[in-house]
Amino acid sequence: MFKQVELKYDFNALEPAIDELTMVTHYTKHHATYTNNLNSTLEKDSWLAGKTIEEILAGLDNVKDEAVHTAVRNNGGGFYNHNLYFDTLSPNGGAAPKGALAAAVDKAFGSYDSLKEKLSAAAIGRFGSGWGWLSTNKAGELKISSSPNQDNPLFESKGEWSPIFGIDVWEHAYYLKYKNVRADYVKAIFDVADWDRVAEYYGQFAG
Ligand code: MN3
Repeated sequence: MFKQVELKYDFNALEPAIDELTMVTHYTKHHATYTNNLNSTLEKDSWLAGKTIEEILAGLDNVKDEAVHTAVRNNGGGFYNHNLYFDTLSPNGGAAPKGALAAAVDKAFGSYDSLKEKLSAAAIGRFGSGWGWLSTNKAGELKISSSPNQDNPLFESKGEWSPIFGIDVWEHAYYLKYKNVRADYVKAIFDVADWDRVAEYYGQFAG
């Protein structure tokens, strides 16, 4: 059984970047539903048993039944993506990356400002619902991309690339506060981005 990541902050702690009602709805409704739906799908294919969510998303081609494949793609993606999202935001965030992650950012993008610009463009430019991503491979190289719906680089690259930070640009992530102005939400996300936590995800996959 998969469990939602535990929040290390209160629902109102990310204000003004993310309002309390959006946080409550996003975590206790949307993320909880993806998680419950994933868990109820696990028994439908024996290949899924005992695997980590990373193994499942990277190896999803092993699930041959189309309906089960789609259910795990959408709900497993939703479970994983939101765990990463909520776990890499913090009321104490907003500072620039440090250490090995900062060096990788400079190498890939030239500067943290350039990373913000490119990741923002990917997130804002994603048509419809989806995500903007910062990802690493095992060599520690970074790249920016975007995905539709609840897809992510782990699924898309079959495990070659792993997201380490994601911006949820489904309307449920911002519409209550920002209405149609996705760009203002994306700008505000960087005020609560926890690059120390992102660096831990970076070290786990690339290290
Ligand atoms: Mn969401």
